[in-house]
Amino acid sequence: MPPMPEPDAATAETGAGHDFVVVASRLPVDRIEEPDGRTSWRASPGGLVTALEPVMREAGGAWIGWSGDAGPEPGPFEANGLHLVGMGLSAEEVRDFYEGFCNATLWPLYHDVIAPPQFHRHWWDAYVAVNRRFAQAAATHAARGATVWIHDYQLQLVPQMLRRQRGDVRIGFFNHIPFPGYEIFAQLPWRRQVVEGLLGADLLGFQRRADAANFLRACRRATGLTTKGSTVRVGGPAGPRDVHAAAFPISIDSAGLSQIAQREDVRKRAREIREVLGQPEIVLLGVDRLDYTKGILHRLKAYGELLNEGRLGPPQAVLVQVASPSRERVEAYRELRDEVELTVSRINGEHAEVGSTPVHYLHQSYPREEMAALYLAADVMLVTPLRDGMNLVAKEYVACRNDESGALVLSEFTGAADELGGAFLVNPHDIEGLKDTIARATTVSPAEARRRMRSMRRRVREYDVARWAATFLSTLDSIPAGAAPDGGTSSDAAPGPDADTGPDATPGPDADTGPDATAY
Ligand code: GDG
Repeated sequence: MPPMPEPDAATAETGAGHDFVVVASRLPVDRIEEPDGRTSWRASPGGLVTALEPVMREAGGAWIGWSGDAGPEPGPFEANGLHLVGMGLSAEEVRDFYEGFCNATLWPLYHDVIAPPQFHRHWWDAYVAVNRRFAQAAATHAARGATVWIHDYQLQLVPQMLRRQRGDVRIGFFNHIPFPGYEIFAQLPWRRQVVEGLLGADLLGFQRRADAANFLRACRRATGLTTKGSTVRVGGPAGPRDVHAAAFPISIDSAGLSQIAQREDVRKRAREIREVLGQPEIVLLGVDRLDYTKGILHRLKAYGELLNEGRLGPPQAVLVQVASPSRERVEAYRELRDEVELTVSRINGEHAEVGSTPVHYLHQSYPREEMAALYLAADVMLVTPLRDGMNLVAKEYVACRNDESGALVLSEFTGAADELGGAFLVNPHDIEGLKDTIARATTVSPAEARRRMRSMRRRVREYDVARWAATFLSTLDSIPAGAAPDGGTSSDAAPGPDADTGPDATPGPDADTGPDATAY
């Protein structure tokens, strides 16, 4: 990989540099190999790009991310009118950084060790090296005084690495997945480095207040820093500064999705789906990446037992389970796929009749319109993760239900559960409770369903992804860059005992109640 130019040199040379820079593990476009061998880029419209596109355009922003393939660095290019900077990962880095440290160490650790995390020193080394390259790219492409917004668990060291090079930029970081309790986080051999990496930011955003509280506790325990409310006081060459950690629950483009769900072609497709399913009274739906955090097996177990007990099943009720392919080179994901497919086959083998199948299992990805049609076709949406930062599927279902019908069964262990009070909340580990809740959701009266759906729709409409981004960025903007509040003491140089609790003492009030700040 060729070395990046020194940041200030690049900026001075080109007169360029962007006032707003997004740093995410992935670019908002996918590389397409054309039949003639040329490479082109196709938009991969996710929630994040929808939210940030207007800000990117207004500020002439740049988006730094990986293209998703092993190979050389694509470098800066333009696609769909956006300035993109493609990062390269070698095949070894894809293995050690992406599949290894990101998806087989951090992902299971941060999701309450549902699968055992693996700790390998050479994976950590790859994580440090890749984070350093992303930080260097951010330093190169950010204008003086720019706002840099870094995303997710793959890039937790970037805030500190960037701050060391560029004291002039304002740095925000958003964690899309949960931040675990300290007893779990403490397993990470590099816990102090990760906390210090994140503390390079001015503002750290989490999905739930509990995640922000867990992070603040990790600061006290892993680094001995003091926290006060939602701030951590850190030292540095420019003097002490406060880092803020708070909840900014992410959302979706509610209006855009609601409009898709109103289109006649989408509504027609929803009717067709119900028809090909045999016009059951009740269509249950699950939509997940095929990931062990999503509780797909728990859902299937509950549904299978409801069938065994004759409480649910075809022709009256059918389950459609979309399990989009994910991380197929990681061992735990291959095992999960085998287990899910075995379970589906068993249920269907035992309960199907010719022309009537209890579980329609789809291991595929679909266009957005087809997803909207599925949401429209479903009477009951099953969202049963064992742990999930937010879960956008729950919000998407709600956004599509323009007629206020439908019921959402939602795990307590999702960020969405903090917001969607109208859902039927469940503990997916409690299979009897899950069965009863699914049964209750299938028999809810239309009036109660409408009351529940209306309150959820209000929430999803008001707090959409644009508001999420605007709230985060205005909060970041309100923090004086590199400011050193008066009278503070730095504990970075000599980490003393935590003012609240002491590094290894009983958790203080913060740990139990969370920081005061939920940004909205
Ligand atoms: C992480 C956190 C947090 C799925 N299959 C297809 C498809 N999807 C779309 C869904 C939804 C998205 O993928 C999945 O988002 P989730 O939030 O449910 O889950 P993760 O992928 O684990 O996302 C999560 C999120 O980041 C954002 O911060 O909420 O907690 O784990 O939008 O609709 N979309 C299409 N075809 C598919 O087959 N078009």
